[in-house]
Amino acid sequence: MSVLAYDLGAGSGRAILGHLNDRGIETREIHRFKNEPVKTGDRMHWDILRLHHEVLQGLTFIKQQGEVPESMGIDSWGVDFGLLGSNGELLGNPYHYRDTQFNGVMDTVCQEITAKRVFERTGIQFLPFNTLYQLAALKRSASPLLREAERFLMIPDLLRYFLTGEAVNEFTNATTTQLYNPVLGQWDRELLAYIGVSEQWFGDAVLPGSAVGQLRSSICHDIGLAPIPVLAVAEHDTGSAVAAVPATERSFAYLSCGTWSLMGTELDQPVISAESMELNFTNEGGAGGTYRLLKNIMGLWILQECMRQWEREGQGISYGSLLAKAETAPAFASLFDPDDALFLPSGNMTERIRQYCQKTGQRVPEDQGSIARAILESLALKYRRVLEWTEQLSEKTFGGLHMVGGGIQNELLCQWTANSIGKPVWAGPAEGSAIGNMAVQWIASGTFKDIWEARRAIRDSFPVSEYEPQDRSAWADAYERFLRITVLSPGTE
Ligand code: LFR
Repeated sequence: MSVLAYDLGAGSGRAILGHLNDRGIETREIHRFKNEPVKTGDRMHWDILRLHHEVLQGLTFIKQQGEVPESMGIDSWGVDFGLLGSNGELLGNPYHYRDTQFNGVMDTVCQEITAKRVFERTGIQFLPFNTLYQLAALKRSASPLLREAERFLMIPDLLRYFLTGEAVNEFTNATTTQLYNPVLGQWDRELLAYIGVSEQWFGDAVLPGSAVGQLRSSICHDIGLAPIPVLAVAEHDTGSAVAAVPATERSFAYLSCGTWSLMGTELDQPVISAESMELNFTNEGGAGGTYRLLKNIMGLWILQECMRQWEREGQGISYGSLLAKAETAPAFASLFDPDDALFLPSGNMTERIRQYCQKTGQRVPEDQGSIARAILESLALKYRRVLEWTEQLSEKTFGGLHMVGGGIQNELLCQWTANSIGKPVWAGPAEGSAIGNMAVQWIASGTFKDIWEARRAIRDSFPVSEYEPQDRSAWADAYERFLRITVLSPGTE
């Protein structure tokens, strides 16, 4: 009963083999690799052929270890895509959603078609890098890509296409584009027509768990593998992560914590209302007919960027040492809104944090510990705000917060999150996306009845650490200040 899950994040990817037996789910990492964007001139790309190579590398290790998975699936970050030409080959190298060519396009599109109309048709939050605005930007710059394109595939669709030769769009990732209409259950014709791309590029979106091909015979031949069925899983990594939340209650709050922090709750229907639009919440499609009412929070990206900058400047520091310094730095000295547009692009992050603090009349953090502390406290405070909004929109009250994803290895962040929200945090599993990817494969094979049976098995198989809130009054005071400061800052929300 083993299945193979590829989970690709913005910084790294992994192939994990999952095995189900009487003791529960056991996982083994088969391959881990970097995912490093490449800049050429002003453009920022994903190194898609390297990623395909790493996927094949994982299959080679599977073969070497004598494993025979029953199926495999790939999930990755959302919104980005590749276009195929008439000969079925990839046109160009997919752009990275942080590429600056997409700047400003969202505002123009939203003025022209109106933000209200876009939201009513998609239920998706306004993020400047959504596929809708990426395609509109390419149209505006008369990109030759659009003249030649015949097929549109999201990143996991594309990697799956390289493996199987079948071009198929998957539902959860399709919803991240802001071009998919969840009410009609199809790509939104009006939005496609507005940006001027052909409906023919898009195939019907298949649901997670659908069989969508098997490994090409040439790959099986080269590696020496028997054909492995390839499934569409919840191919948006956040969809897979939430499928793996080991919740016991139907109504629960989660925080998927990695490069991004995604916070919200799971529902049966999208909430497309004036209020959800005003708070800029999204309704992304999930596994098992669910929707995620959630909000993107800038997440550990800010810390990762600072670490990359220190590395470049010859002041590299390990994660562990940085967190130790953060813990002893002065508390609540410099707070900022992590979702200020200032923090979205890559490069020179420490300077931008200082700029924000200076502008808002706060202590300007200089040393590494103070900067890391400012980031983690600001994130924890923002989590409280977004959790309150989630409760307001869903008309529910949550007894605590489930945290999943690699970010939970940062115990300081888990503890401060519990302190900030004043409720317990249940952290685990760390490999949420890969495990949710497997869960969908096991549901497809009938091994699990549904997502709830899968969640029960996940709960019984992986440790969950509990963090009880501490220092309530200091955090409550800091929250009041945080709200005042973040209102002061332009560009917020
Ligand atoms: C998380 C994630 C988010 C999406 C962002 C960009 O990895 O998939 O859900 O908003 O990346 O694609």
